[in-house]
Amino acid sequence: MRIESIKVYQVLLPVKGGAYRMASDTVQILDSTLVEVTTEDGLSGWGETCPVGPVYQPQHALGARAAIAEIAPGLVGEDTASMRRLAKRMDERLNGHNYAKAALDIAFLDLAGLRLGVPVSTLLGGALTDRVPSYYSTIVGAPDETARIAVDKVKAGYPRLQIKIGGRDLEQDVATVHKVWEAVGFKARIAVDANRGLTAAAALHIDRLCQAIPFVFEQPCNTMEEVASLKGRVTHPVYLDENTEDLNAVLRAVSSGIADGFGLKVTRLGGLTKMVTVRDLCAIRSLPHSCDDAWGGDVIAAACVHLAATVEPSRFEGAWIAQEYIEGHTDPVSPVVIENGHICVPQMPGLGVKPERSRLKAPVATF
Ligand code: 0XW
Ligand code: MG
Repeated sequence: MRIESIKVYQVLLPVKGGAYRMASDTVQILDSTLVEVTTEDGLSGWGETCPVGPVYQPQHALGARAAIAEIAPGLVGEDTASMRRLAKRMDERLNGHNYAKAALDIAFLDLAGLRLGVPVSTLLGGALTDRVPSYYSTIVGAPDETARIAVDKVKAGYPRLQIKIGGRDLEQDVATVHKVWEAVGFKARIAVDANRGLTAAAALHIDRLCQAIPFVFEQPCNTMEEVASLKGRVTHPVYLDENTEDLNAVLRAVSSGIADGFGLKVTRLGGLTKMVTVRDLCAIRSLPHSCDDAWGGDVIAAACVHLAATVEPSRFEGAWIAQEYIEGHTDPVSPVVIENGHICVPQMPGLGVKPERSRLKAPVATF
């Protein structure tokens, strides 16, 4: 079935509580881009991409929409039967810009699932579970307050916590990690995420000053080279997040042994099709990873959860979705929800979510 139209919508997502603070940036309102791909028979598939501001990684909302405007006219009239043909067509229209292609890739899979009557997880190889763990991500906050939130979230059922540090005094970061560990202990797995904000020297100090605390150190420094320089000098496992800008970066990190695991973002890597490759690469080296996105509503949340369901559970670090930091749902009928720190995998065909029309403004572009 051929593509008849591609509509692009902008959805603004204010941060619940006012601000989400990371070492690299503080964001207050996120600008999400939804795509609706409609085929000649009237069936529509949805995709979403929502960078967490313009600083977190080399992606931004206006860039996503500009890239989609470059790609989409070349997709209208294309047959949706071949995902590989559609991916090739996108690459023929624009070099790079994976995070924009990701929204379209997700929409194509939604369409394929709807047409075949199967959930997207089936198209990604098949689900291993019908319920995936999530994790709670704090903001960079005061040590006692962060520990209090950590206790609350463990009580709420989260099996893993991601504690944000960086962009402030070392003393505060070290105190935060200690307080969280004293409060939570082995009740949750802990990741300490510096979002590129530490020098290698600061990362070494934190590693030593928190030596006995079993956490994984996520994206401590800015570049893969700086992170690589920590290898053999830190005792905590090191995970990469922001540095996994494309499949080649993941391949480099896996093959050179720089990373002990990953915090992975579906849209940064180019969508679910590309993430299947990453999932399988990680499996070869038994590397744990998450299936997240930087931000967004129900469409990207569903995409993350479908993929999460296909990851070997013993190596799965959780699916982070933005629910804790946003109000409401774009699909109030079948929303993707965290319950007891876990998320049920949608069982309906396609992604299993559809944005409610009344919650969307007019499309910002139609191709
Ligand atoms: C916790 N996240 C998944 C949400 C924000 O986009 C940052 C991100 C991370 O792991 O860095
Ligand atoms: Mg991270």
